[in-house]
Amino acid sequence: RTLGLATSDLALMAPAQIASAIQQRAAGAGYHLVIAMDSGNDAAATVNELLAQRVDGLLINLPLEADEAQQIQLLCGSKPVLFLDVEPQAAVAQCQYPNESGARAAVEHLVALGHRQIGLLNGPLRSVSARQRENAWRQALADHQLTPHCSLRGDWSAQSGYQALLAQLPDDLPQALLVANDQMALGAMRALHQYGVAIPGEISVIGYDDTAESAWYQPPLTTVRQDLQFLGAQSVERMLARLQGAEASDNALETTLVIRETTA
Ligand code: IPT
Repeated sequence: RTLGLATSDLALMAPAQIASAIQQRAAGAGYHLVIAMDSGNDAAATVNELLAQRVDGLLINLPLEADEAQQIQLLCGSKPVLFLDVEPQAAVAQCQYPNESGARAAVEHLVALGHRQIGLLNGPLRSVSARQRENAWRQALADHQLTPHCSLRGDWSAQSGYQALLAQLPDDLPQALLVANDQMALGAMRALHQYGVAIPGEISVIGYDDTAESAWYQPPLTTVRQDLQFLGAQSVERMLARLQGAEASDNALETTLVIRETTA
């Protein structure tokens, strides 16, 4: 009995930690897990790799638009497929945290601290989740009659976060920065440190994910927690329920705000 996981780059913390959780839960249920990593932005080819290995069900952690997901579903025929990073309005089975409420909670936290200039360091446009986090940031600012201070972009890696902040001059920094994932926050904090800008004294930084490392940043990172362990376990449970013909439990996943020491 075999499950397949199509995943985005495992050099990234969140997908790696999700894959680890999926593997553990699958093994616990007596399933073998086959992993195919999409490095070339070709979801169909990645899914075909799994289908060639005759997996019983497929978990898809690739950023997909609704129509792309529906095509993947067709490709898989009668096999159960579960999507972990898809446009929520897609007519496919999903298991994912809501991006809007997570990013909104981050902005509300910064506004409550008294910040009015709130910048964003976002992930790649290609990612549905990144776009949703940005929309929620804009909407939450607008609800408080605030205008976006700066909108920077990286590719989810720490290096891209570092470079994005270095491209922003030190005298043009916002009072607070929402970073769309913790890995980019790591690089951003490194650049701020290099500029001699105190965190949180001169700028507050809030991340997104709460990966296993985020409590160990210096200072420990305030972030929007997506419990990745729980996500991995839940996705396997829902897949197993479908394989066994049972009604998949549909308890919604929610992010939580974890306040540590990078916001004040
Ligand atoms: C999303 C992470 O939040 C982000 O940090 C990045 O790793 C991205 O994945 C890679 O695709 S989590 C995803 C399940 C929405």
